[in-house]
Amino acid sequence: MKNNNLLIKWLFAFLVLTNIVGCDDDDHPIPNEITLKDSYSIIRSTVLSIKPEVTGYENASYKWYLTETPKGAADSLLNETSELTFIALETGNYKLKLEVTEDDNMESFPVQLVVEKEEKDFSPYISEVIDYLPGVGQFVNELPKYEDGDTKEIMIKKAGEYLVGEAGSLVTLGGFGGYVTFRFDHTVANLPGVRDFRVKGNAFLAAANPRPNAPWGGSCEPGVIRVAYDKNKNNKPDADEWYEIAGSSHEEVTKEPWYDFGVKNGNDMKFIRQFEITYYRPKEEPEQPIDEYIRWEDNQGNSGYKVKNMFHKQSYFPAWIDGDSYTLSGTRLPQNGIDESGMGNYFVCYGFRYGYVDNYPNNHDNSGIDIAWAVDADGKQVHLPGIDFVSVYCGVNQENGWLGECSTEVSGAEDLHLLGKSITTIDR
Ligand SMILES: [Ca+2]
Ligand SMILES: [Ca+2]
Ligand SMILES: [Ca+2]
Ligand SMILES: [Ca+2]
Repeated sequence: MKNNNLLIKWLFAFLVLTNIVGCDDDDHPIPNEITLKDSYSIIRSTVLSIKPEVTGYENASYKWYLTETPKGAADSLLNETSELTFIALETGNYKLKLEVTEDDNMESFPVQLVVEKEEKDFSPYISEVIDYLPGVGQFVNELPKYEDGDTKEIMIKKAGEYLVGEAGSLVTLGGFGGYVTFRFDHTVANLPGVRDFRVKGNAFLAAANPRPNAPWGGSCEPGVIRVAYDKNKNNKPDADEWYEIAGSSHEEVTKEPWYDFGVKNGNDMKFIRQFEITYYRPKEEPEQPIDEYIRWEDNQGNSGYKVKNMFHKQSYFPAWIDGDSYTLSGTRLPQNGIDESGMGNYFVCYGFRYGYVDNYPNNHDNSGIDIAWAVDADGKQVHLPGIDFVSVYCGVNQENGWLGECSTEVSGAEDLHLLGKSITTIDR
């Protein structure tokens, strides 16, 4: 009897035990496990993607730290997801650490990394132009020069001859929406706290603006920048890889220092995303200046004409385009041109605070761009480890009397890091 009791007790204990184990199985059907390589080697200015294999860890949080750089010990939090994209400019040894925390348990995974210099030096400048189409404008068919029979492909190649390398010359983007798209031969790193690249134009300050205490202005013809990181590594900028750099008017139009007198001047000061403009081929090409030259319509119900001025007699409509019209699109910035003489002889195109091309001189810090300013289609900030492709389009639709249309010019671009230039970002 005593033995029987003992047997029942044991049986009971066994059942309880199996039951407990059973419960445990239901709560954690998969054991927690992380598989991660512990050492990597990369070329500088290329992106390393580390994607650990994670099983279990359903409620875990992740922290990636940089714990050592070639300069010495470090302690910077890089990322708070399981995956890490890492890029560095300085060659040498780095140490990283992934911390995985679930409930009260924290596990740490160290990673060693060697960053090496590229075999053939990377170019800090544009390496290839991959697309080009200007809006209507007074330098179209001239910069670059169109010759009979030139196709779009030939014009893209010509734009490349103007823009690739250190000593670029001016390519016109024409009026609103006209664009040029180019690449670097490496990934331009998005380093924290600093601007990363600049696109050069020919902006300059007005020498004799009669307005007292006038803000920055002169010849500012802002080009809006789009950037792409080749995330899927197919060597192409795919549609879902593009993001726009949110410059100052993307942030807040009314903060432009000339906003109030732009309104007073009757300028269209609206900031419009998904703006479209269609340019119509003129029925005939006039020899003489004409106000109603090339008709345009936008997707806001407005229309008007691009003007042919006395200084430029060639056609302002891209000669290599087939069809009777073409449509360009993008984010439209407020009109920044004001006739400060009041008599049509002194136009000042005011500067936007930051974040655009052909808006500040090429040697001015404010022509520098921080990749951290990139936003998605809803204007939400995105984090890119760096960028491989850049596209610039003219952001303003405005005629400025004898000066002609607002039209961005581009003369090159540079990776600030490869050139050893350090420009602090703007805190927004
Ligand atoms: Ca940056
Ligand atoms: Ca791609
Ligand atoms: Ca221009
Ligand atoms: Ca310009």
